Amino acid sequence: MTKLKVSLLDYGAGNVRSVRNAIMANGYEIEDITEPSQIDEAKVIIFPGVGSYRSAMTVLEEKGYVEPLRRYLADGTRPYLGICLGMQTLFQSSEEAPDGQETMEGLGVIPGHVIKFDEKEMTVPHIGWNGRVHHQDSPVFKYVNEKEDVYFVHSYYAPIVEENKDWTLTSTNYGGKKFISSVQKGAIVACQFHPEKSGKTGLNFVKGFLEAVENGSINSSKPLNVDPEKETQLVKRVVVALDVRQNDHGDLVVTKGDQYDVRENEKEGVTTGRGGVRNLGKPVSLAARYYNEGADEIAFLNITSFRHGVVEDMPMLQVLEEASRSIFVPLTVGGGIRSYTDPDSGKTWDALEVASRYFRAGADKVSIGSDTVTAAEAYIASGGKKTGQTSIETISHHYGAQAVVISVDPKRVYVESKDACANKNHVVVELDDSQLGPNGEKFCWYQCTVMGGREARDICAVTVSKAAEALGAGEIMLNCIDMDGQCNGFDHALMKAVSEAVTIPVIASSGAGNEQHFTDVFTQTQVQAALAAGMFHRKEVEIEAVKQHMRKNGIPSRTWSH
Ligand code: 1PR
Repeated sequence: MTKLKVSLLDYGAGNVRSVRNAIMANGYEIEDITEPSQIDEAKVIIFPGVGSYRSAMTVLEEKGYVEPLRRYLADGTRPYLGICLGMQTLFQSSEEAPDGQETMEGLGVIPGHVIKFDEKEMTVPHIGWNGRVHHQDSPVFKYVNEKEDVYFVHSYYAPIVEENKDWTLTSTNYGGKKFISSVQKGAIVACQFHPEKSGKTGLNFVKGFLEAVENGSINSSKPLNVDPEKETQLVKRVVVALDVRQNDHGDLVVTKGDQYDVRENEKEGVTTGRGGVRNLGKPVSLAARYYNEGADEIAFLNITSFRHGVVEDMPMLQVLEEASRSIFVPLTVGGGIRSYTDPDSGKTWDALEVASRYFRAGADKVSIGSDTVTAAEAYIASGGKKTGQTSIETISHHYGAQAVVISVDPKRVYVESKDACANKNHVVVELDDSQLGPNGEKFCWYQCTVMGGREARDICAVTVSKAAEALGAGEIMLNCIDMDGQCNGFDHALMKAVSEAVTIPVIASSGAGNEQHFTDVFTQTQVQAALAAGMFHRKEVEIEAVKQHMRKNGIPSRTWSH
């Protein structure tokens, strides 16, 4: 029997490649919806809305899809799976509206309004593994275990109200709020989480839905009611970073530096190291290993992007295309996300075009390093004016804040006293006795660098992070050059200073050497995720050992299906 053909509503906004891959991984074929008439004829539609509500609804309007979709959804008997914005657009309206408008109208299938999480009360966006979503009476959860977590990334949510209770299939808790994490009525199913990024759990959710469509059980579901008592919890994420570059033979390799120096020491006793580039493996196969071992997210960083033309030299495109075929957790790509003018042709690529190519290749988030520092400097110099033109602003406006990570690469500058930099506005922090400077200095500020630590700028990591948040960044990958590769633990003073100054999530990076370092950074600072590279590449510690250590110490970590 030939399997059902899935009609995919890909309106060209973001990372739909992974949804395609999740459908294909379950053995189904895909037909792209490219014109409105295909909606009327579809047997089953999957709508992976990606980006912002306002751009999703605008594109649906422009393409003439709104009325056909309303027709398709009208009597609830035609199978539909909406993901993230594919769920939010089913509601009556959203606060994620075009500038100057308070709300924007949606498809109006489900009663209720989509609203924003309050930054004053919680970290926004809600990023990470949460949920334990399950409903025993719905066939879509047939292959999902009650204890498994799924991946969320969103700043807006649909609250449960009296009028949409009969739609609500599961609810999830975040920051004191309970929101709708999935809905079902008849054959219409939708989820706020991303099954295509929820590992094997997510693949099994897609499988449950498509199987129920195929065997007709999707329509015969009993009335479903959410369990009002059920509480869920966002877990702390363990992220693996792969620093990627060409080695001296032109091969793309994963490498890893000590304080950003990635070359082998040539002779014993030489500490600066000027030998060959360290080669720790191939990017895609190493990433696949980490996916199978339980990494919650994977970041690929093109660490020599500053040397080349951005568009002519995008080796990461192929890496992402290949990786996203078999890796179903969030993928971040960094290095070279900026506007760029080709010196030969004079052609200019803006940062949004560069990012779009990465999103289409399979990235879920882009990470912006050097360009963030430049944007923050201009923002501060202008007294806090937004131009709407920076890479952070343009990408965030189009794809949503959750798709924009900033990568900060600071170095410690030791100073004698707390007010040593008062005239510069650098945030000075006090160090633990174990962290004092070379002359016993008790204080330091964190000086931002660009081009992978090669050039230092007169601005501190806290100031850059706050400016980037104001410009629309959704998350901060917070490195520390002094700690990188040292295996002495994360820089807690830096993590505290930044995570207490912003409301967006912070990923602690640089310095992890064992399980205890993860537990320490999660218990002693506000960070939401912690990243390591070297200790995993060298197989010194397993990801599962880190998570077990966290759990033993009361820190929630992801439960997943192997
Ligand atoms: O400036 O936007 O083109 O982005 C360049 C990106 O490349 C930035 O994210 C920057 O951090 C990264 N990068 C540039 N040069 C290096 C280098 O190492 N020479 N790597 C580099 C930064 C930081 C982490 C690292 C952690 C954990 N690597 O990814 O993996 O420090 O390491 P550890 O657990 O082994 O201590 P742009």
